[in-house]
Amino acid sequence: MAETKKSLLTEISTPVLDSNDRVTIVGGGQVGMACAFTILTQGISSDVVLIDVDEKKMQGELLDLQHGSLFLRNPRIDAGKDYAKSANSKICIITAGARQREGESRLNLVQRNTDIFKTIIPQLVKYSPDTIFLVVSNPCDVLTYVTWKISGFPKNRVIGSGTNLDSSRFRFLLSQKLGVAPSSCHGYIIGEHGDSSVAVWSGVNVAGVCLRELNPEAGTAKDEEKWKEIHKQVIDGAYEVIKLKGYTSWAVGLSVGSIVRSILRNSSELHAISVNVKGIHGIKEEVFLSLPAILGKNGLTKIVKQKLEEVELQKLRECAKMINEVQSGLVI
Ligand code: 6V0
Repeated sequence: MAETKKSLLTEISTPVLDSNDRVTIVGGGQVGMACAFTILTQGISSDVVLIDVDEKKMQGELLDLQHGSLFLRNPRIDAGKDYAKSANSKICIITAGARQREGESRLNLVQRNTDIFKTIIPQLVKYSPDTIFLVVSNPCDVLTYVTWKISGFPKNRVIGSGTNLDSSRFRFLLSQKLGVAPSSCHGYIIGEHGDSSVAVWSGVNVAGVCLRELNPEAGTAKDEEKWKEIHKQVIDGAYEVIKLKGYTSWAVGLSVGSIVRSILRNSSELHAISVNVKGIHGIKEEVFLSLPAILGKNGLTKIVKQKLEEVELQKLRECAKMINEVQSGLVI
């Protein structure tokens, strides 16, 4: 110890360096930084590592965040391009890769981002063999499958943020139409995080009162109140934000933060997240799609068997076929 430090402090035991809740975020772009900001400002983890190929930008982001440590409950933050920094992460969030351009669908990004994942996943596995992968990059469902394949991890330790964000957009829009807060409007968007997502209208409710009991046509083309429009707005939501500000960031960062909190706190909370759905709801393909699922310290623990209507089941199965087709053309 340097002299002044020695005069100030008497060491009783060696400080433990591992905080036991390290979260690594690969990809320090708009989404990665929004995830980091949520996790740090909400005190979800006290140990955040940012990895990106752009080392200079990471150094800038690191300093900027560290200068706010006083207001962040004194976390440990590190950043750079060396994966050794990520060692012993409890969760690895992947937000690296190309984002949608204006008007571009998520599925268009697939081979470009798969190639990036082939360089990232083995490095993370090497340094954190027991970690849980949380995939955010798009197309989220296909890249969650790609991560599962490359890592060789069990199903419980590979999930995608999936329709957690879409469900949040859905509940916000329901809240606007009903004048009831989003957290009190219950409803799920399942299936693909993208253009073919499925709104589970049969389950939408406020305090257990189902919308369908009051309006049997809600969510269908016949409905005069046009509730179905809300689902269209959910699908168009990302395109709209991208058109207006160039990218989406805050809502996805908050949504990812909520997933990370459920895992680290072992809280058994439900999230619509991308999980391996083979064998569920009659899906035969080995694909990842979003369903309401329970999260804990070891990742995915349970999937809720929703009572879906025939039309919802059909849409989900079509979604699985479509994703499987995209996957079959991939070089992993
Ligand atoms: P961005 O701002 O361009 O950031 C991407 C970052 O990835 C950049 O900083 C790159 O330097 C970095 N990067 C590229 N290649 C590598 C590599 N090999 N290793 C490490 N880092 C690398 O994009 P943005 O942050 O806006 O979006 C990131 C991804 O998130 C895109 O695929 C988006 O489509 C996706 N989103 C997913 C959402 C979801 O709900 N699942 C929501 C919004 C965006």
